[in-house]
Amino acid sequence: MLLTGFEPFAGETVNPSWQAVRLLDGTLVEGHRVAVAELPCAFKESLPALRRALRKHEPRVVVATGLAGGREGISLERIAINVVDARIPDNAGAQPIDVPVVRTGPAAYFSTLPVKASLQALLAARIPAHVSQTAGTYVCNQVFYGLMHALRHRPATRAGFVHVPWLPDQARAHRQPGMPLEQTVRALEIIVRTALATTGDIRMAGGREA
Ligand code: PCA
Repeated sequence: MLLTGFEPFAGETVNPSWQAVRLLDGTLVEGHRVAVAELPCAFKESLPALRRALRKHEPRVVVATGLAGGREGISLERIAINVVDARIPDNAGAQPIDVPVVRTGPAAYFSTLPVKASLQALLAARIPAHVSQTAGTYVCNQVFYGLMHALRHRPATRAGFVHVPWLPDQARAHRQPGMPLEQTVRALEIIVRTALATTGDIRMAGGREA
């Protein structure tokens, strides 16, 4: 199974998504070895890097992750949309506005991870979490959409995206919610375990609107 995180961006020195993902490298979850990849926070390079990791590992489950500074708890993303609208330049200085991720692609893809079963498992472990209806319109949504598009003919491969909050130091500096690294790591492990151990999904209220 493959977990991806992002390099730092927007002037930060660390990205909690990669900090958490790298700690799970090589671990066994439900009998599956976890492989990891760090993706560049750049529109031009992120999807080629993701496709290289997909080719290398041929995973049965893919969970891509990124930072959503300001959000409280783990965001289980439900929908990837076919639009890029960058609020700030990426790490290569590019700032695409109102362009599709894939010119001929559909408007959106749904996550094929069991988002509600993951929500239930996270809440049972007392980890703050919710289902999110938007992964934004920046590099994370681009990677989420590109991931689902790359796997569109491989329905047996479950894939999706999870946003994680700031680390505690960053949270303090931004006066926004944060999450200790160990809790983020545990959350990702629970999500991976749930994806590998369940078929389909369960039904429960997702918790909030966005
Ligand atoms: N978060 C950004 C891009 C990289 C990351 O970790 C986003 O939410 O789009």
